[in-house]
Amino acid sequence: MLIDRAEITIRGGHGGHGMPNKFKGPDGGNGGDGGSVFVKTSSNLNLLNQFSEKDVFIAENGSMGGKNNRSGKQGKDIEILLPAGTSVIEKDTGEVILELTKPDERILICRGGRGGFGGTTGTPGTRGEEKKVILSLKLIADFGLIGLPNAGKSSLLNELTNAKAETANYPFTTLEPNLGVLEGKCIADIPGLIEGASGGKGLGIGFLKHIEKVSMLLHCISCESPDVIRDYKTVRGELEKFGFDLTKKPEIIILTKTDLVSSEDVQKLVKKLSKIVKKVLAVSIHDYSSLEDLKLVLRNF
Ligand SMILES: Nc1nc2c(ncn2[C@@H]2O[C@H](COP(=O)(O)OP(=O)(O)O)[C@@H](O)[C@H]2O)c(=O)[nH]1
Ligand SMILES: [Mg+2]
Repeated sequence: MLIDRAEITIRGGHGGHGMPNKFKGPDGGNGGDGGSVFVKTSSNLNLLNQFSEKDVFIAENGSMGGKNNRSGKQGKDIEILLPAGTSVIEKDTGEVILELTKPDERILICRGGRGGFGGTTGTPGTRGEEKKVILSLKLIADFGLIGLPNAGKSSLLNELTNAKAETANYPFTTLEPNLGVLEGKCIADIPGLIEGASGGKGLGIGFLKHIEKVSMLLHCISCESPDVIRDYKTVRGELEKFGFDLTKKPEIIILTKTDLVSSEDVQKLVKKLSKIVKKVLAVSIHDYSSLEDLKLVLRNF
């Protein structure tokens, strides 16, 4: 299940104390700075799931200064991986402190404390910065994959994006929503819409926001189907029942698994389907160029 909200505590390491001078001895060294906490963005959308196991992140403290002017060791920095699309909100004030948009950014979030000065008395290091934050993943799917069970939706999502959705050649693999990102656009595999609706199982309300805003439906129909038009109508019927005006959204048909039938049959099926929906793309996950053609259509939408 995709977790889209988490609360965590983060703190930089404290600065090490400065070493006081020993009686008539050599000077005491400065304390080392505490390590800082950085967030690093990734295109993996499932990263908020990690916080159900661990929710406190503290960088290493700096060490105390040593004798003979030796400075204390600096504390190590730490990095927290977060999905791009996450807002980091200060818990107490509700203020948005970071909006993580692009993958592979590294941003300082809590600075480590400064090491204290060594010398006559030796000053203490300062405390590492601490924040309690809410992480909120705002993901609005741009494209929604729909179609009957087994049409090849999850396989396509995996081919087009970094997602690792479960696939199987029997219906009802999973009712959990799967999301992936293709060139900054989010694609949602919406299995539960049809598979769940017909089995009377509801989708979590948290997922609804991902589908209602979808700007185009990618309607998958398998070449193996004995009646592609009937499949199409079945799914449109379910969409209608589901509401959210989903039937009014732009739609293209993706004729899937073209490797399983002859190219003449593919042509016939494309022709048939073109009578009901303007744009029909024939695709196989085993045909690289067909996937590239599909990406081009999505890129230009
Ligand atoms: N030969 C072939 N098999 C495919 C293709 N796409 C999906 N499949 C297989 O069809 C089955 C159902 O695919 P899946 O993606 O789970 O369908 P979903 O239920 O719509 O999500 C799996 O066994 C896939 O490996 C394809 O392009 N060619
Ligand atoms: Mg599936």
